[in-house]
Amino acid sequence: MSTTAAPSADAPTTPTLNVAIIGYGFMGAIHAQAWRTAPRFFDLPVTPVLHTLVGRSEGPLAEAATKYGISNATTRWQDVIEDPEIHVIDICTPGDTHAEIALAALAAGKHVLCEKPLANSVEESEEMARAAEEAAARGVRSICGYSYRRTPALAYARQLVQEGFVGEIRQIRADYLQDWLSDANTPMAWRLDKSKAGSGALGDIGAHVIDLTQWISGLEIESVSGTLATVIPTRPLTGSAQNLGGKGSADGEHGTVTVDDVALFSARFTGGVLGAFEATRMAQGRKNAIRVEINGEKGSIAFDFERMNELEIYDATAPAGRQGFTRVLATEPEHPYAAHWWPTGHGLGYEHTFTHEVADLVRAIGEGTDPSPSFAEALQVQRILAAVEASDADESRWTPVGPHTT
Ligand code: SOE
Repeated sequence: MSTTAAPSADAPTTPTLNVAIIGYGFMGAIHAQAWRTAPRFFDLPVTPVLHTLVGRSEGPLAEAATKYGISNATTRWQDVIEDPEIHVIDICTPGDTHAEIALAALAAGKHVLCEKPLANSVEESEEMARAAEEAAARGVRSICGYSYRRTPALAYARQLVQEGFVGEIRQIRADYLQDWLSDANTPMAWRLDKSKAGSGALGDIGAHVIDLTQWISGLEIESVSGTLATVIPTRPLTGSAQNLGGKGSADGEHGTVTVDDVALFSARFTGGVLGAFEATRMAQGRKNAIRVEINGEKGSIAFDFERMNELEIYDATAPAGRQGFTRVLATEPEHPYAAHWWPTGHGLGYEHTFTHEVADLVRAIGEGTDPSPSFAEALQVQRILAAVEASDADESRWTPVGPHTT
């Protein structure tokens, strides 16, 4: 695909890459910030430029476009697919729309960044992965938004595993804990509607720890045994919904929650390594606690996103009297991504993971390589989500995950 030349005197010195974001909620906002920030902190072969914002409701869309500094807006996503000036389609909408938009974008030769989980079903994900593979042969790149991979401490954890710090992996545990649905009067939202979100805590946040543990360990989940629960079956339809949470009116009309609030599952990784997983939006006091622990023959690595700049490492080969978890501040130039930002020890936040994601995608587009996680990798996560649901429906029986093919 060709890129357009920079139009004004203060424009970037590299060719520009025009980006359209579809969706202006929480994810649309953070992606807009990432696209704008990435070229300011990373040397990129092409310069992303926010071109158009797409959303369903005209008023809020115009407001969001102004707020995010995007000069064009449209309520028809098809407009940006048809627009020859757009090079990248960034999908920040609920899962029920991912497949249709991504397939149209790839067919039109647009690079695609698609929020997670890839889609709401294995079937849709398979179609998307197939289309992405075909498009890659034409130089069209795609990536799924498992953004936490780009947390410096987690990227460093993967590096340590690859370098053999923990030796042979013996056990894995991973939790993703939030509490924004703990109050029974938090109103209905699209994330509570199976037809829009696909599943609840399982796909919304459990998918992240599935992706992370496979990526860090280099092992694949082959079978699962899971249990899902909807703790609060109905929620107010009226009230003031906020991004995540809000207060509904207890006495007003209620709607049915059609997804899980809590997902627990065990997993068997390659070679029989066992993993314990927990995903919940009911864990009072846990705001965005992503905890990953890898226990190996020679040591352990532990992480909690609520302290995202830190990684705990335990070296079992150290002299007995000096063993203990060491807290590494993953803010140094030796750590992935960190050298692009602030001086030693100053630390990063949630939004930086998205900036890293965008920078990696833009570099891949400019250099003609395939970024990760690919749609094929995201399809594998989808198969695991489906296997957990199938296991839950079958008295938590151990259930195999489908083959990793497209
Ligand atoms: C809500 O649980 C949510 O916004 C997820 O959808 C995101 O993927 C996660 O990064 C933060 O929490």
